[in-house]
Amino acid sequence: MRIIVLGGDGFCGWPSSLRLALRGHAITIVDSLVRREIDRELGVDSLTPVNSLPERLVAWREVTGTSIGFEPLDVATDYERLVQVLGDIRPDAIVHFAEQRAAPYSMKSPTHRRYTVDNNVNATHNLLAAVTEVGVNAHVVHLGTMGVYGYDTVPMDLPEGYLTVSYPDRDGDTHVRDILYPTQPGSVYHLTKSLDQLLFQFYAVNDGLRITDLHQGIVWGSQTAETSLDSRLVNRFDYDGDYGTVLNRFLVEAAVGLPLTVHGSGGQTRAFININDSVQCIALAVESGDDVGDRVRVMNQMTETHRVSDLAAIVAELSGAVVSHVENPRREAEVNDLSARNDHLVNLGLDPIGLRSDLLVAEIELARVHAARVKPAHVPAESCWNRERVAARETTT
Ligand code: NAD
Ligand code: USQ
Repeated sequence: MRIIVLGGDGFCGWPSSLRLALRGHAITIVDSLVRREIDRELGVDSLTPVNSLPERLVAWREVTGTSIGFEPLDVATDYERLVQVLGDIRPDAIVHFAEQRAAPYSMKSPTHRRYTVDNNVNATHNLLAAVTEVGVNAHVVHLGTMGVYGYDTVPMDLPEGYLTVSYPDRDGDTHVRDILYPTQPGSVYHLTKSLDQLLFQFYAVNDGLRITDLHQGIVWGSQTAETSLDSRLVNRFDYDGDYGTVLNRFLVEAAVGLPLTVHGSGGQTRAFININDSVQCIALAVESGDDVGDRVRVMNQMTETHRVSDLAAIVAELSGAVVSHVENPRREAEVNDLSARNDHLVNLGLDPIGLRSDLLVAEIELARVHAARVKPAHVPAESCWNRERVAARETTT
């Protein structure tokens, strides 16, 4: 297939592009490289030394003999060029990773909130409008988030995207229909993924676009079989307070002897997936595009759920690190249960790796190799959208 990967220079997009290329697809990465600019804005850097995208692509060609194309392009602002690229390539599938993806970054200031909405909603809408305008029959595969479901206390296995509801009409007859699961986003970032869902629903019904929305859990781990082929192909590994996700942060903290930063009680339960399972899911989703009709296919891309405090205990046990409960900078329930169905991807062949201790240890070892690059000042999570509660607690203690 001809596949365009929007956001193919990022943490999930890069290893996914390599996996799809190795499976024989013709890949073009479209990326504005804004994420590298955001690193500079924040003064942070990946734990691993990441090469420039052109250098990565040269390395890939040298190692595998196959080429990956690159179009530098801002999907949210350069609609005309996007139309041109779609018209030139006429892709069979487009994988859409190109959004601002950190909840803490999206909550730093009004500027960051507005940037996140502008970038994410416009990127998604430009893509859908461009596919429609060009008239190409491309299957759109979007990376959404498990976070759109929210963290209710209803003891149920979250369905995949839709909730079946019944309601009476004026005559008292009962009707049954599937509706998009009501969203409860916990940050402006998560809100943009809720908005994306409505855009998808509209374009699937109105314009007949084939769309898969992958509700992905928190990705942990960093390297895949392909990124390990050559040091120049190494994937990024974020550990800073904005972009570092919880388990990866714990692994780096453990590697360099910092306490594991559990927010509040650590009773938050979240969905997780290893980066290797994530790239497998992308391939499964892309290669099953013929199954998608005029209803958006939603698949929960997660393999297990864990409590944050349990993850900290596992990492502490493996590494001897100390666990520290810090004030929670986020407005979120500090205790919740969560379980979710992932039948779609399992039925397509997902064979999850899960939270294996050898993989956790391998990531700690990788972090130890690059320990000199870790800047302890970048570790604290400083974006706070829970100020009233933090202040209230401080005055009562
Ligand atoms: P990332 O920040 O590492 O990568 C995103 C890439 O998209 C970057 O290379 C960036 O330069 C590019 N980009 C952003 N806006 C763009 C635009 N307007 N035009 C062109 N390129 C643009 O993020 P990631 O961790 O790889 O996440 C990718 C996607 O997966 C996101 O949509 C995110 O919401 C979703 N996701 C990530 C995780 C996770 O744990 N990392 C979990 C669930 C879902
Ligand atoms: N947390 C800690 N300590 C830390 C960092 C985080 O206890 O040092 C807690 C947070 O308070 C939260 C949980 O861990 O309760 C998860 O935080 P996270 O930063 O790992 O994940 P999140 O903000 O939800 O965002 C990440 C990705 C996002 C993706 C989402 C999937 O950045 O792109 O959409 O995971 S999900 O969580 O399923 O919505």
